[in-house]
Amino acid sequence: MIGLRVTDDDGLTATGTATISVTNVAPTIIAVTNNGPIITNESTLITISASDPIDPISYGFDCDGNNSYEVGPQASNSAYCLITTAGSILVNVQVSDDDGGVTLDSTTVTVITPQEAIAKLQTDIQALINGGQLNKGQGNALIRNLNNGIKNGFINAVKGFINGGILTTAEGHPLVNTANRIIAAIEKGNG
Ligand SMILES: [Ca+2]
Ligand SMILES: [Ca+2]
Ligand SMILES: [Ca+2]
Repeated sequence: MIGLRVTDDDGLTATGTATISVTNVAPTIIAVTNNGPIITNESTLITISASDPIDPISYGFDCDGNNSYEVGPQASNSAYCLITTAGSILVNVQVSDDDGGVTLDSTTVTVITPQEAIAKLQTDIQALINGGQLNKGQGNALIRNLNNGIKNGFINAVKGFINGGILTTAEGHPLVNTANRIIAAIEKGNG
């Protein structure tokens, strides 16, 4: 209930009361992003950008797309989701205000298997051969290491090429980083 007093331009006034109801405006989701592609058994960082005209908002995350929200409601607009299956994985998000307003959205995470990640690395090595950074013998040796012993042979061979000045750090480090991610993903999957 609010009090009113109106005055006209001749100075006459009247008072009264009126009831006004204010309808809550639900939060607006501007964007939902993920840091994929990832490999199975890695976690992806989901980030929500959202706003509400006046209310504080909280964030929830349904990491496996089954409409049950594992993470939140929480004040932070980002969360890590561990994803154990490959494919295009739907992550649902919800943003809530403190007056019952809820807005839903989602993001799709690209998740590849360790085997697919190895195949991509093989393509990357082939590109280094095609680009002339590695000769065919060097490249094929790396690919053999990739398939036979990614953990020791492959990473050591790449490091050897970097130390020997055959590959630059910028060329070699992504291969090592991807290999380490693949190894960690395989070990998590086996554990
Ligand atoms: Ca609101
Ligand atoms: Ca409120
Ligand atoms: Ca869920």
